[in-house]
Amino acid sequence: MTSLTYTPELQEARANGQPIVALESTIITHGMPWPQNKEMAQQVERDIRAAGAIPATIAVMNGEILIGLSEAQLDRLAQTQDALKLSRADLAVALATGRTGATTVAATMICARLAGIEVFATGGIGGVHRGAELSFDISADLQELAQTRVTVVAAGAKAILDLPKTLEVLETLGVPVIAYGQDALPAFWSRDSGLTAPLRMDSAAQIAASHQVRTRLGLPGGQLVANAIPVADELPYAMLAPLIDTALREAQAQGISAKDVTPFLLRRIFELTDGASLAANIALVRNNARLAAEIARALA
Ligand code: PSU
Repeated sequence: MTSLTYTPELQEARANGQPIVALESTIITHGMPWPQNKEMAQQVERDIRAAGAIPATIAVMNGEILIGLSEAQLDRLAQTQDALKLSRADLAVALATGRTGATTVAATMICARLAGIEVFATGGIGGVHRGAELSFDISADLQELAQTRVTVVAAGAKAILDLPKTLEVLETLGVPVIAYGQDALPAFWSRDSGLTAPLRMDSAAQIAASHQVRTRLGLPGGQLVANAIPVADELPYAMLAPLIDTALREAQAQGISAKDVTPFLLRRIFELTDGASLAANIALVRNNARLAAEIARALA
């Protein structure tokens, strides 16, 4: 039977009922280059502590689900070139075979739920890929939001995706998509996707309250909180759009598919923006971590 391994800090936080925010690890292994990936992970943990909550970075190492990583574990994971990218489908296989892997939004939600953690911060969720009408490439993150009761704070879905179709699928699945403090659905590196979010809330307390109402109603799924990147850090969508098109064309020409698509696109956009997309990505994750900490405090 697989158990969860907590750091001493998280064991204590659980015993004392302190607010905890889950963090994923695919963003570390597949979303950002070394050494910025490790620096980002540590900075985001500091941001959560400064906001009055305890961070719980989640990963699978040597067949164990780790709830919270030591510095040595983070250091190792951030430099593991062949870490698996674990979603719902592969989590159990990785555990049963003693592998090391990073958890996506979907797998992190599963682990957070097992650990009793109700709030989770990430960068941007996966969604419906462009051309999905032919490729059928739809992230398992969407299904997970429909069935696992964790509130996920993200800067919307990644702008490399088909955002209108992503919203449609989330609606079909009954996932509340709540823009924080604005009407527009944010688009990861940019504040406005040009789409209006289905729902809007203006405070962490309201978001925590609707999480609790869902629990009382027995609704199984999570909430997606779409938190726009700060104004000072955003990249204008008009500047990004042609670069995203270039990266998408390259992915298609090279036959990149399934789990490799998102990491490929993020890496190419990093190169095509001379690193500006990475700086924006780090800023938006930090912003999401701060809001998630506020929500966790309101829930505690
Ligand atoms: N947010 C980021 N960078 C990332 C991710 C999120 O800023 O790399 C990861 C998450 O782990 C998410 C995954 O689950 O991207 C989506 O992958 P896919 O499109 O293959 O489902």
